[in-house]
Amino acid sequence: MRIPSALSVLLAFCALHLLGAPHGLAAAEAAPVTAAIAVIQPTTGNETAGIVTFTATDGGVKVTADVSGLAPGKHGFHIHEFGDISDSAKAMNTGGHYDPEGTHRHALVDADQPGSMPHHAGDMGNLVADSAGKAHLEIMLQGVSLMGPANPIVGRAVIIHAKSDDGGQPVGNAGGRVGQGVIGIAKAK
Ligand SMILES: [Cu+2]
Repeated sequence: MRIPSALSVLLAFCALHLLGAPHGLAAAEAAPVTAAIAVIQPTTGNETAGIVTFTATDGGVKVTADVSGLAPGKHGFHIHEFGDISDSAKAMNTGGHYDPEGTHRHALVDADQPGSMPHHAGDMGNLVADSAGKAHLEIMLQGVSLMGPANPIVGRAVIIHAKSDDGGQPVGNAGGRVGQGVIGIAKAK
């Protein structure tokens, strides 16, 4: 009887292990991501730095940006397609504006008219820096999600441009890229 009893212990162990596994997976998948963060770092020759947070709300994704080290005035502010910040000199590996709907249309977006027309999902308008080079912006983004099935932004990049986004085609004439940061999962507050 020794061998069968050893076998049954082994089978019982395997059965427990298999039963336990789905519960573990379910727990890991259950908590939805409701907050994301991009830490902005400067490209070569710039001093851009700051924090951009993204919070999932019933009315869209709320974006809050606090950035310093900018030249006074407007700076184009976008989500670009790739979270690849390996080009520390010019931030070109982040690709172009995030445009998952394939609109191929750029637009200025501001707090008064978010999502008012088809445009790149990553259009976030302009940061406006004061005389000290600091900018604060709060805007509600429509048509994107943090990690949902609809146009997820986690894993992509925030880009801050040298010049004002004038809403022109195809990408707003905002010039070079002075700051970049990857959008990552944040601890919900
Ligand atoms: Cu851009």
